[in-house]
Amino acid sequence: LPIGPSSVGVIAVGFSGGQGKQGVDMGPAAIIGCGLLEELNYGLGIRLHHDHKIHTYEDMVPEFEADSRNMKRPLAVSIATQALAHQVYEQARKNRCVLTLGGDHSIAIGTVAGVARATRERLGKDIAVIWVDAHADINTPETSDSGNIHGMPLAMLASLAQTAPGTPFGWLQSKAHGGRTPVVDLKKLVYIGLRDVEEAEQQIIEQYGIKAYTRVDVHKLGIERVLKDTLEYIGRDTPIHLSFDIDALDPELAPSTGTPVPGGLTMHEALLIAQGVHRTRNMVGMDLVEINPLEEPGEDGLGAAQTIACGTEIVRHAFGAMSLREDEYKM
Ligand code: 6HN
Ligand code: MN
Ligand code: MN
Ligand code: MN
Repeated sequence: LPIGPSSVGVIAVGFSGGQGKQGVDMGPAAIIGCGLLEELNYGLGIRLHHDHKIHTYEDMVPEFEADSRNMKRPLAVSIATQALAHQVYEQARKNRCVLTLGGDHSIAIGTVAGVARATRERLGKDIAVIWVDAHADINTPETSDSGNIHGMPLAMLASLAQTAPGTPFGWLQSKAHGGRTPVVDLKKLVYIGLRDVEEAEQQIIEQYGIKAYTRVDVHKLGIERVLKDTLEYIGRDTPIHLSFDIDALDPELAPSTGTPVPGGLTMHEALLIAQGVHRTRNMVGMDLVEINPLEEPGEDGLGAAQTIACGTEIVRHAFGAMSLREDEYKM
């Protein structure tokens, strides 16, 4: 470190198998169509490496699949995230920060696994994860009410869920994937924006002492303090993966998402998080997930356009866009 985001690998993932609603697979096409990559490339002068494809993994995953162990479509999600982990790893090992556009949040199983492996090999360090979300996404198959795997990625990554070799997500432990589990150390995870946490998830958070800033904490402490404490907790010279679920934002701002929860972050708060992570110069990966252009409360396309605009701004700021005076960054 430092790892400058001057060279960025971009992976577009049109995958929706971690939840039940159609449309989140259209997220990457929508945000790219609105000019995100031009913003990064021409606007910020970042060198982008990507293949101009929206990856759906359709040819790899079964079209229909019975529920198993209280998970919906475990095989599809496991196969897709394993393939994605390899794509991310291939980008990250070339010293690139990897930006993944989802897709539902189950894809973070692949992105975080790929980034963690490459960072370990490249720098000999474990990554920290900043998970900006209304939800904790740490249900195990046993604790989940919905069975939707987008509510479980952190349980998979932290090995709270059984992932025996040969079963779905067993690849996380395989030698071919670097073979180090858990992929995520829960002591190196920080949540920001939580406001819809299930009881069993809350128990996990307490049991493992996971650092978590809820909606109330952000409101009471202020985002500057939350950010400062987060970065201090993570420590300097620690590679950071920022997993940003668009539903962390208030649904008034970003309504086009599958599981909106009132009382979310403002753009000011979201942009300060993105800028703060950028300014560490330690960001090795970022996900932007859960934008669903078909979830349109107003049915006029405006909600989707607004949601995409918010997502674009957040990514731009995570990659160095400046919208404040230099002295306003000092915290
Ligand atoms: N997300 N906790 C709920 C569940 O189904 O497990 C919601 C999960 C939402 C997941 O927004 O990424
Ligand atoms: Mn999420
Ligand atoms: Mn969420
Ligand atoms: Mn507030």
